[in-house]
Amino acid sequence: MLLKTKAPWMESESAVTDPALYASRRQFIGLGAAAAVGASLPWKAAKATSLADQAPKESRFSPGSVTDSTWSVGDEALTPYADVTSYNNFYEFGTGKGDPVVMAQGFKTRPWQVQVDGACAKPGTLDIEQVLSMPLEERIYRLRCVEAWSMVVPWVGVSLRALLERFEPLGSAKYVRFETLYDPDQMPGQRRAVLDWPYVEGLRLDEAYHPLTIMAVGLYGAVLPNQNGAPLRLVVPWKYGFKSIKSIARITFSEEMPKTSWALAGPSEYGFFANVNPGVDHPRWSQAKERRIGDFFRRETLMFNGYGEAVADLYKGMDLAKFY
Ligand SMILES: Nc1nc2c(c(=O)[nH]1)N[C@H]1C(S)=C(S)[C@@H](COP(=O)(O)O)O[C@H]1N2
Ligand SMILES: [Mo]
Repeated sequence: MLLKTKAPWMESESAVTDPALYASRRQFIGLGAAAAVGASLPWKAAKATSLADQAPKESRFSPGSVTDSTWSVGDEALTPYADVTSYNNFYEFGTGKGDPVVMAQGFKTRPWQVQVDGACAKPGTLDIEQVLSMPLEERIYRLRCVEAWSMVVPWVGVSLRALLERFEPLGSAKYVRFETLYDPDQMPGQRRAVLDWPYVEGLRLDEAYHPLTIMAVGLYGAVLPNQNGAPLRLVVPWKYGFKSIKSIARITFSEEMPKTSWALAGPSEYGFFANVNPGVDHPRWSQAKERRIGDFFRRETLMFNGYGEAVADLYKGMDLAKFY
């Protein structure tokens, strides 16, 4: 298997990405056994099913075009494709978890251009086709929503750093701001004042450049479904899910910390950093535990969502209760 670099937080031999196991699972599924297992134990079946088997055939990336994941989550099961794509937060398409899968079906994601501007030497536009022509990698990450539920998602994406560096950010750029498309005709949620539209998120540039941070264009080996933020959305696995902004239409390098949607909507509840932290509760609920979709019992929430060895250095000397 492809492990270019090794670090303590990476599983050296992950069964999830072992090609030999892929093959045997495929055979197993070919025999129709998976359906029977799936009916009784959906989350166990997900773990024993290879990534490519759950997404619709017609939306899958061509075989061999996506590098195997160099990140895994040990023996935690993947959340089934059906759940990842039907239990969503995407307020532009409604505030109910089941709204986006229905309301985003007709959303137009081609052609798609991202405007890139601000403190960079080469401002311009980024076409989704350019992103898709960059090296695609699978990344199996935990996704922890601030609402205390979580999933494990096999994303397909590109290095955010590689994407941003094309625009040559200036030395003075300390932050990067992301904006979702604003199009109330297509996004019925934007006709209501739920948030100050468009949805805005941001990262410090060193967070954006961290090797864990990706721009996702797919999941489960297939093109990103609309409800998950097509055609491109951010994935920052050590932060609460709301940082992972969907359907991005603009990227701006800046010297100042961007004002982000949730921090504006509830400054005492949602901070700019939004690092997953079981020790810092939301004012209205505990963050110590979470419900993994598909599980019955709650599990402990891990500091930095389990990515502490990789990212804790970014926050050295910072009071994480103050910079939440
Ligand atoms: N534009 C936009 N991006 C968004 C949201 C949103 O409402 N609008 N919700 C966020 C939240 S709260 C979460 S938990 C994740 C959910 O991603 P998923 O539906 O792919 O699981 O998307 C994030 N990105
Ligand atoms: Mo969330």
